[in-house]
Amino acid sequence: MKLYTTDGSPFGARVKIQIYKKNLPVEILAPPGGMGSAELKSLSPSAKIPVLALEDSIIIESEIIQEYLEDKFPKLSLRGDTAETTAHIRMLSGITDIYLVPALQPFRSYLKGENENRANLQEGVENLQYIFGMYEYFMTGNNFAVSEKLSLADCAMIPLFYYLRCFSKAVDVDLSLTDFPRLANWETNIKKDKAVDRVLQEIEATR
Ligand SMILES: N[C@@H](CCC(=O)N[C@@H](CS)C(=O)NCC(=O)O)C(=O)O
Repeated sequence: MKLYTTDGSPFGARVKIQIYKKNLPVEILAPPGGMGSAELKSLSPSAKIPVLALEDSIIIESEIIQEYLEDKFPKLSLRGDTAETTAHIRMLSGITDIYLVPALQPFRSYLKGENENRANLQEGVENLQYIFGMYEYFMTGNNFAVSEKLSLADCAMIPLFYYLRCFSKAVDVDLSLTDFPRLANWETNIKKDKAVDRVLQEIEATR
């Protein structure tokens, strides 16, 4: 089984945290031919990473790859112990994919010089406050997003929070979490997990 990704990809990063945590037999490789290449396009119609290559098929979309890996390798589960806890974990992953990922776009565009209007950034900050409120409401763990062990929610969230911090520093906007104590506590404590720390260091090395 091969995972094609780059160290800088937050979507690849969430899968790598799972692979390292569970010590899975998955070889991690750079995308064939590199990003945007004909080889990557012929491997996957989305031409995006991560791609999980099985014997005779591929799986795309980081969340689906992660769910597949949980089904395939249930030991040291990153799901909940009950259906309700698993639903909580999926809500937090879902908030990340559905709300947080698009909410980072104005910051990315601003940094790329595609949009120089700081008013859009202010709107972006307000949108992030709204999203932080959702996390705060649904988080139930202390050191982890949900309960007391690493879950798929932590894997999905932390690489995006890493980039959120980079963007807030680069564009000089205040994204402090004073009004969101659970989220703030999580952001500090989750980095103590060895698999999380390893992946964050790998992202950091690309910058
Ligand atoms: N929803 C996808 C997002 C994947 C994605 O956007 N990957 C980026 C790298 S971080 C990519 O491959 N971008 C190349 C492109 O859009 O051409 C997932 O969760 O796997």
